[in-house]
Amino acid sequence: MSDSCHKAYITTPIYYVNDIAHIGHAYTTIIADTLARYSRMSGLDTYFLTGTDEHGQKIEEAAKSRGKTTQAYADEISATFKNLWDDFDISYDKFIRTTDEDHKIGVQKAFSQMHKKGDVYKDTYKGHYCISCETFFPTIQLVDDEFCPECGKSTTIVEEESYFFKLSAYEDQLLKYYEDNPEFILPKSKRNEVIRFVEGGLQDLSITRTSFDWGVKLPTEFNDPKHVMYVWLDALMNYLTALGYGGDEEKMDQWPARVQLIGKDILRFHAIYWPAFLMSIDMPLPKHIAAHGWWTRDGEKMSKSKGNVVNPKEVADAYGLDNFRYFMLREVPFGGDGDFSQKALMDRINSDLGNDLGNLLNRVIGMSGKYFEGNVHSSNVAQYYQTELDEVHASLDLLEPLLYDMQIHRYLEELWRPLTVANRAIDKYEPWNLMKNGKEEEAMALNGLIVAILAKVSVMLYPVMPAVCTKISNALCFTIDTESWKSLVKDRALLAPFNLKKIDPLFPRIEAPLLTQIEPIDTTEPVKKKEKEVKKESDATEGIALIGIDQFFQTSLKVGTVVAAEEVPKSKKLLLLQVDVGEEKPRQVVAGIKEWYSAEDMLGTQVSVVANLKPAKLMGLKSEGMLLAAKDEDGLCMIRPEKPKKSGTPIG
Ligand code: ME8
Repeated sequence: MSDSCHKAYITTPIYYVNDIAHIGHAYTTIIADTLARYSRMSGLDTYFLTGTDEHGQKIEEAAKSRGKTTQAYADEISATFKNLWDDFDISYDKFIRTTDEDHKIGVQKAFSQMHKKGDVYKDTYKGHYCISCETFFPTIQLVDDEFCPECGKSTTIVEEESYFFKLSAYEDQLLKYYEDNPEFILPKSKRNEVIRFVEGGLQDLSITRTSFDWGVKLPTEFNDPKHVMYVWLDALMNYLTALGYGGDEEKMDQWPARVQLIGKDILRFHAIYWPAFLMSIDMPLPKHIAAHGWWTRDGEKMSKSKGNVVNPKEVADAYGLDNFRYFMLREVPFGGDGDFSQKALMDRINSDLGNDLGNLLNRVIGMSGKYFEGNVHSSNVAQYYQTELDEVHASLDLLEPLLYDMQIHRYLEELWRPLTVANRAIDKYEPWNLMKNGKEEEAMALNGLIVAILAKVSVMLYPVMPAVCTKISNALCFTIDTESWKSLVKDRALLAPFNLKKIDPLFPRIEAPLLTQIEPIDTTEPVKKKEKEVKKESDATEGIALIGIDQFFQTSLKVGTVVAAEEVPKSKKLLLLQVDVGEEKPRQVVAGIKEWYSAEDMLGTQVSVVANLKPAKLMGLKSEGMLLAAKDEDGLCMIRPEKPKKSGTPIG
């Protein structure tokens, strides 16, 4: 097995080929790419895997509905993923497809191993199956005895002979593992969810199907040709077969994986089934399963039927690939959900990238050109600016642990501190005055400081923004690699003397959204299935209706700022408000709050707005939203953000 200190095997989920890549898939892949690039730069023996998940009933049906053979359909969609990752310069070492022959052999080997271990038995499966989620559900979990609790689609009743995996036998071992390895599931909040689920009791898992045949066959020794493997057993095994498990085993020394990156939707499979399978075949467990949150679009869940799926290629083409990467990683705390809007993306580009980073580079290029013909050296930096250097190095030291702890947004936040130090130093020491007052050496040292900070920041930013940072390092005449990472970041060295090159501005200001509409990617309609919204389940004790997170996200809640307020004539209860929710024009909201708030009270304050209510008329006035408030016997109070937030900030 691997000397895990020097190896870094990093994986993404393998994506289903029933759909074309959207920003959710791009997000996972970009995080994994960032980790892989950092690992490589820091000298670790890195292996980065991604690929496509191509078996199962869902894919078979998707192909059928488009009138294609399953293989041809899988080939086509798998290629769209691979092409996108190639366009995005994703640095994967292997792109696996579950239809690869060597993968199938590896899955069969695992099945035999589990059987030898006594973990596989044959019985009959009776119950409900959700084809969309490729998951079995006990009746008790269904909504209205029929609908999938996860996606709301109608389930199919399955009664067939099946092989089972003794998942229940692994309950204690799993719980002990979570206990002994608190960092196995990241972020830690997700770990508790998994523990609670396992403590609730695990049922054995049906791991073969007989009602269709688009899957890996059982090993020949079972002599049972009507069975194919359950798609999740097949899919999870990709992480091992990609290294040669069941074949030449060439890369098996990369196992156990350092980080297996997933979305929170597939946590249960990766944090419960996958470790149990690994225990059964006597393999060590990955170091981290890291689950990120969900992306929505302008506050709404993305779905093909709403036509609001964001095409990552279109966004990257318009705004720049590295800018898009930075935005995704910086905008949302890892594990939390994020909202995609062009406005948020533009703000990040103009502010963090343009103002803080791009302008600094322009300033130092301008300064050194004007005063020193571009020739910069850092000989006297420590003499004049040790305090600044110390501050910069203190921030840099915090970065690597943040990255490995999957706090990527904090990593970027912390990486911006040295830029603040640099910008502040220029304002404070005023190089133009230093030059005027004959303090040339000090001015040169200031140049050296700024350039050193830019060099260090570009090294650490490289995994997130590889193309941009390569441009910066070219301008500063050095190459980003393990050597420069070690000397500039770890050993706190400064750059050798060099001639600073002029480059075009890296982040031209974006004044207005660049895309009028972000087209959905795939317009071919999938099979129309009977769908039902996941309905309320009554909570017997409290009488509170429970809803799924998806339903919650159907409500778009936003921070609004009251920009005009007046009384509605002849009404005792109503105020007429104009509320800025980050759109072109303020929304008109008629609110029944006059008994508790005057128009003056409301003017200029922030409120929480339900932004996707159908407009209504109250006393002949159009109302385009509702304000959140709490009312009890003492009266009514508005629900407001604790601190001022930009108008339009999503709440959730
Ligand atoms: O689940 N926000 O494949 P899949 C964030 N084949 N991430 C999102 C997202 C969104 N809105 N939508 C998708 C499968 N993702 C299985 C995996 S692994 C052995 C088998 C990302 O095509 C996220 O990483 O449905 C999620 O886990 C993955 O895509 C699901 O991709």
